Amino acid sequence: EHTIFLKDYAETPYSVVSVDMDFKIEEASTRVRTQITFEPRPTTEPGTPLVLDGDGLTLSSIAVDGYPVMLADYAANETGLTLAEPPHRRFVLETEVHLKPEDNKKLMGLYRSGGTWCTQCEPEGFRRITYYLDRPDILAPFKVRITAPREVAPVLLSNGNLIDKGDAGDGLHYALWEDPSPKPAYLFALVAGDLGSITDSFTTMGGRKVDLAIYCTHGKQAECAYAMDSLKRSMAWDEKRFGREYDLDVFNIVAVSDFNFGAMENKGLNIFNDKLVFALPETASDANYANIERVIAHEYFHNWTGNRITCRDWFQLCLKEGLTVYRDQEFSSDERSRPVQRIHDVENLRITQFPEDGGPLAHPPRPDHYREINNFYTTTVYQKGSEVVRMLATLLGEAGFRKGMDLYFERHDGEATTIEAFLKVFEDAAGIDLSQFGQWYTQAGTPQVTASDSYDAASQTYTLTLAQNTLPTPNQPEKPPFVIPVKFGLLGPNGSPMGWASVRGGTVQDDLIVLDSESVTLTFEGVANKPVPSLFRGFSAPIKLSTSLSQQDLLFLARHDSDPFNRWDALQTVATGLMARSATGVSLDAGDVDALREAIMDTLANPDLDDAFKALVISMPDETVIARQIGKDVDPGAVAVARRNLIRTLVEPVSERLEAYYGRLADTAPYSPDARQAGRRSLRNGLLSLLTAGSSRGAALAEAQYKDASNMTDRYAALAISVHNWTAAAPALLGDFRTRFAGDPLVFDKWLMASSQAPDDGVIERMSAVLAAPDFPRTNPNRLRSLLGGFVMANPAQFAREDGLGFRFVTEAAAEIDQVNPQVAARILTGFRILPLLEAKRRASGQAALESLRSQHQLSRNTGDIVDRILAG
Ligand code: HT7
Ligand code: ZN
Repeated sequence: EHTIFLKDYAETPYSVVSVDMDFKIEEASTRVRTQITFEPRPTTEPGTPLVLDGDGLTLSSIAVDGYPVMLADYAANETGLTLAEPPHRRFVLETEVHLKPEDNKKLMGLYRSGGTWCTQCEPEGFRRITYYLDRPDILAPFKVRITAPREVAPVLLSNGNLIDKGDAGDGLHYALWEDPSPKPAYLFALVAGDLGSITDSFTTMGGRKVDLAIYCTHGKQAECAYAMDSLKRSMAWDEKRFGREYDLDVFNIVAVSDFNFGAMENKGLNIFNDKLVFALPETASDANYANIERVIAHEYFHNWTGNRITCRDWFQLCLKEGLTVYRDQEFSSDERSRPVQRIHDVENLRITQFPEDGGPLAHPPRPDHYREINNFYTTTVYQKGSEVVRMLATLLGEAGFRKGMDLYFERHDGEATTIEAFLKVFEDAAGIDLSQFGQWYTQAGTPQVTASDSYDAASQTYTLTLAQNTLPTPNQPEKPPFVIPVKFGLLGPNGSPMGWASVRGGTVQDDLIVLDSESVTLTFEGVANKPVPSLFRGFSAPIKLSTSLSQQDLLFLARHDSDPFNRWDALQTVATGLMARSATGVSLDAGDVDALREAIMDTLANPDLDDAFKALVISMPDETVIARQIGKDVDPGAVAVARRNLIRTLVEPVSERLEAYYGRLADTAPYSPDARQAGRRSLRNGLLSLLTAGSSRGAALAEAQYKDASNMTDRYAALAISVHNWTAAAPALLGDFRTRFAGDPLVFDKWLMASSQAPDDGVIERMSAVLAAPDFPRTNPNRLRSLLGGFVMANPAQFAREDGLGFRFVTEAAAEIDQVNPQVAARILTGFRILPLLEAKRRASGQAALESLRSQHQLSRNTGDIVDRILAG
């Protein structure tokens, strides 16, 4: 099948000067009339055909400069429209098509969600609305007229500013929107519907008043308040931290129920999955609140990093996504706790991106080929992309990084650009060469860094060797060394920082080592005692570290490191190591477990640490992290058992103390989603999780918490913990949760997610029954992702069952979903990327399930691409 290569990038022979669109929306169909002013480029030969993209469109009329085009002079098919010999001057092409948004279940282009007409155009949805040069390097100003029945669609929105509106007779009305700044078509948006709204305003640092509005289903307005608050804080933060001001008079957000992703940054008209807008304490958890804040900020930040400066082509996706994730992570760090945010972000990277980078779907943050671009909205492009920007900031320092960013905004505003141009601004601003650093964008794989050290007391010399190695990934057998920033410190015997007189053998600047060759050996002189090294502080590079540190050294770091990230990481490394050993049949030394327990208890008792941090320390490593540590021939069932057993052994002797602590943390103040209160709840729920897994009284505590909870955070945590440990009460709690919130689809998602996490052998049968129920909303991505995504990503023991039932359940469901919404099906199937990790029998049955999916169904390009790559890998 057709593969697109970065090396084939070429400009189009025609540019677009302006776009005028006229939508006539009616119940059963929408007419789209588009006038595009084209101009041949100076180098274009006369007679060069104009080839426009189109996807599933039917052309009803076509004219050039007002004259109909003869049948012989154009060709329209499933993939586009070709004008054989356009005029060799500026000309206007007018086309008309009729769309059926109600039949559009792929949710790309113009579709209907709960009665509202809305659009999703990134990356290639605009071609499902009209014939166009649907690629991000074609920038044009847009004028959009929308006419619709006033009763069904009193609200008519598009990008930019509203310049006219009025009555159009026959019960119709119209609105005219103008977006003055040239934009790529993927940022086009239209919304028409009967919606409620909340409004507010923000005055920019330059003194411009911006009208803000969030639109939603009537009755949901109160649930939008936190999103609005997050938006205003995001606008203020971008001014303060990056000097970036908003540029239009209005900023609108619309919440819709059917959406393939989290949200979309359309210019001046962001469209959101409603789960990332709506929040009330009774129905949304602290994690939901934090996510809303993060995604509202992310989409808003795109206005500069994505919209005003966009991508030249989709290979550069990471240019906007990696950078914008970096910006949203920084925002969350500033608004909440920096160390806690960092730990969350790294946990997420390790659970989602590391498996991608080490498996058959591995690709660099900037890929050089693709079959289906929708399959590249990945954790590698987003999260690893952010890590790469973070490394730049680490290497350049705060001021140097800001100088580079200022130059980026100054030099490239209004352009569609590339990763090379992004790197160049930092080269120019700092006067450095980033060509080797650039490999982070072009090479896949997670580098493995090995650290070894020795200390010579006689000469007071400490020697540290760091070596890097990256395993081959698909199509990339050789991996030249990366530039790896290593933030570090040395700890003396009493845990305090230790200095040195001089260093030989490599570049060390303050607390930063730059590892840019296969290995470096640094000799520190004037080191008074044998130190314990604290390496990759703050997780200064997205690598896997292996050290020769003993468990004792690691627990020393867990107690004394001044870097909170490494304190947390050291303890997690110990727990992961013990669980991995136990899962592979090694019996654990009681002394090792005792020492880990002691470190955990000391952390809990430490008055200098905040609750959110303690909660992270006591949360035990995820099963996928343990599986990765084992590396091959994994039996996920054994991993789950080893994890549970270690928790039990850790908890049993201290369960009374933990229970008393749990009791002391009960809430006293009315619910607020702020970080401090949320931290307290997460510590309390972390304790409940330990107690339920490891003590006889935990199940009853969880049941009581479920029943008494006054907010969703505590109720859902109690439910999830009960289900995860499959306590006697779990089935009844699941039943209660379902009926208690019947009618709230976003809470139904929570029920689906919790249900998918059950460890018992009945889970697949129960999920099949849920999916088969006639009233299951089978075209809604949120419902499907909660049930199936939750299962494949977070229930490895049942998904990768030895009898293959888990794999077949997912492939059969995916085959059906693929007929309706290929993007959702393909994303669910990425869960099969764990196959290479598994022991032979499970691996074979997973492969067989994919083979049979491929041979028995006509798969979409999205799904075919994922299945082929996993099977080839
Ligand atoms: N830039 C947005 C990506 C997106 C998307 C991609 C594919 C299909 C549907 C989609 N909806 C939104 C989201 C973002 O990263 O901000
Ligand atoms: Zn984004």
